[in-house]
Amino acid sequence: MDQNALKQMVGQEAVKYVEDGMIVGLGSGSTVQYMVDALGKRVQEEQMDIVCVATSNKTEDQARALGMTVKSIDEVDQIDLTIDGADEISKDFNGIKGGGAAHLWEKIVAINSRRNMWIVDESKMVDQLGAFPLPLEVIPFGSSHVFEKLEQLGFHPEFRMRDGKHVLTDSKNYLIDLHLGKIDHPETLAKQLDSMVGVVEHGLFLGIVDLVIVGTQHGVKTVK
Ligand code: ABF
Repeated sequence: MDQNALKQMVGQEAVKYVEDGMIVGLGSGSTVQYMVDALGKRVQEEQMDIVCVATSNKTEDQARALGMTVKSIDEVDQIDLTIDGADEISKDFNGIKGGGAAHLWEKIVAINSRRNMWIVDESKMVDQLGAFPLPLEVIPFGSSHVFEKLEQLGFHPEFRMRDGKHVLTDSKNYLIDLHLGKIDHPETLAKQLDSMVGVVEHGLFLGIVDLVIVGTQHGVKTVK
């Protein structure tokens, strides 16, 4: 099966964990896109009563187009289950997220969720984080100076650009990707990035996920 087939398989499996009456966090990315489609179908067929909280405008548009009820995170007390994707998941179930430019809203939704589930195809499972460039969401004001500091730290930063323009997040911020190769001490790096003025959020998701479902050539595997 190709990667899209694995993503679809794991997206459809994830929907089985959604119960009637739940407030469900919807992540972002192509794997989640398959999950939202499957959830929309299930809600329709079973007339389920759920409320969704989206982690990006794109996911919100998709959920609404499927007739699902979407509320902002500030309209709900707590989310029962958030289902999201990831760019890398290490053996100790830490993750890198943000390849889809949505990690700030994803992290805000995740920390306000009772349970977090990641759904990935097997290519995302790695021994050590870092081969995937680590996304940072940065405020445009002063971002060139943040960039210089990241360079001086040897973090190999790169602004995320498209057609010569800055890629903007849903919060209208810039993205800088750190080409680190490997991350030996994620906790230390996370603390260092948290302390940098102008860095809004990094894509290290440490100690957050409760359940990980992987689409493999031998079927769906629940690895955590
Ligand atoms: C999202 O899922 C992002 O954090 C991450 O970049 C993306 C993974 O993308 P895909 O499912 O398209 O491989 O949560």
